[in-house]
Amino acid sequence: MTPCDLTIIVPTYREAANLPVLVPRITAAVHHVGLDAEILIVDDNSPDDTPDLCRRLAAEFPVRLEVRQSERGLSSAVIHGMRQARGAVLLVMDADLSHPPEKIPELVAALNDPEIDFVIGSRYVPGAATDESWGLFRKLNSRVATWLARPLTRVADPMAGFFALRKTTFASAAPLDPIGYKIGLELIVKGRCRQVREIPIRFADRLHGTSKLTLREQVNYVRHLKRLYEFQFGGWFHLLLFLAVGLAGMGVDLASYAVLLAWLPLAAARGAAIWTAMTFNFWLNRRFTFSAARREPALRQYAAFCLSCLCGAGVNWGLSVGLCRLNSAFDGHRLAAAMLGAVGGAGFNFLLSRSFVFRARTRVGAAAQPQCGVSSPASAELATLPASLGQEPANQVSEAPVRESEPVVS
Ligand SMILES: Nc1nc2c(ncn2[C@@H]2O[C@H](COP(=O)(O)OP(=O)(O)O)[C@@H](O)[C@H]2O)c(=O)[nH]1
Ligand SMILES: [Mg+2]
Repeated sequence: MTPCDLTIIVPTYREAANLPVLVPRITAAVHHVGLDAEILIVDDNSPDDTPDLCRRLAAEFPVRLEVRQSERGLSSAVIHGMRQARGAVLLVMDADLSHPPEKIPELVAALNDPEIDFVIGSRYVPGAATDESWGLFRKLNSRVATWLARPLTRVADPMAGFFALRKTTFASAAPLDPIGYKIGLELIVKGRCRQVREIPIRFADRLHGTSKLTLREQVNYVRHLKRLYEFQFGGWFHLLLFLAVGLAGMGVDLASYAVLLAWLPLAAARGAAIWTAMTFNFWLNRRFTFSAARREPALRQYAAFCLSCLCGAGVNWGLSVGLCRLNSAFDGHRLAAAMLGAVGGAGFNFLLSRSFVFRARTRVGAAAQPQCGVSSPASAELATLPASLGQEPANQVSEAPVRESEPVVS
């Protein structure tokens, strides 16, 4: 394969009506600035005549077609395209003309600055606009999704599907395993892109056809975010989830206590409420906080969790009482001592849960990369693997030599 300046990756599923408009516009835009570019269409064997149409377009335009027979999904299609790309620069856009092809040169030119790692055709920077027909729900939906990604990146439009990066950034990113649609966000986080430039665009509604973004994809987005949080914050994120679960458990404890008091004597009601809250916490921690260990036997984990709660309670009690006995200042402030006890108990409980209760025994390929002192269970497991397995493999790229990044658009 001969290398070129730019590969424009267009994932498609049933886009036969849009491609005859899109391809000539892309070609005109890149030729206008003298870019040597290929348009790589990655189609998941669409039931309309997208593949045939692409073959016809390829006779006249710089179109290359990749048809995937057995896989479906936008993000994996983009990754597939990136692996096959011949260009030194990779640009991704929708086929539906919601992303203006005329902006391609501007996005690519931004990468001439070696400081810039990633460029976005953004809907949310000054000068940008979205289609007037966007209803309140769609606007709110997009904003909330952006807001949820805030701890990962300060970018104004991390949800964008119109973006560009160097192929070398893709190749050196941590292993990519996005769930759902947000491959741009995945690349920013796992490519460790610090300098992201946003170019304002006018985001139009799709020209023909309907969006494939379903409610299921929105749920997938939350699951994807959780993975990225784990990647970015490692054990701190688990600790945060664990504390949130503990807080919710406190609510369950008090609510069930209030109800049970009407039926049971005091001691039994208190015991049953604590047990209910503990079971609730176990379920949430197994389902969310330490979901990597979900395949381990639940009963064994449940017994170990109850035991670890007991140890946590012991530490809580020991600290609360011990501090008051050993230090007269605390004796005057018993609630403060109890608070320290509670924090110590929760911390101890967390450590036990992370290291023993919810230990996943086999999770090769987990891309945990803690940036803080608390390592995640996945990283702890990786540490026990042979060095060659524990290392992060780069993303495979095709054999095409990558052109060094001389300025491609002036
Ligand atoms: N190859 C492939 N492309 C897809 C798939 N789902 C969506 N696309 C393409 O990804 C782009 C974005 O999808 P779209 O339906 O426009 O989503 P929206 O822009 O979020 O409404 C379009 O070019 C779609 O044709 C898929 O499963 N496989
Ligand atoms: Mg679209």
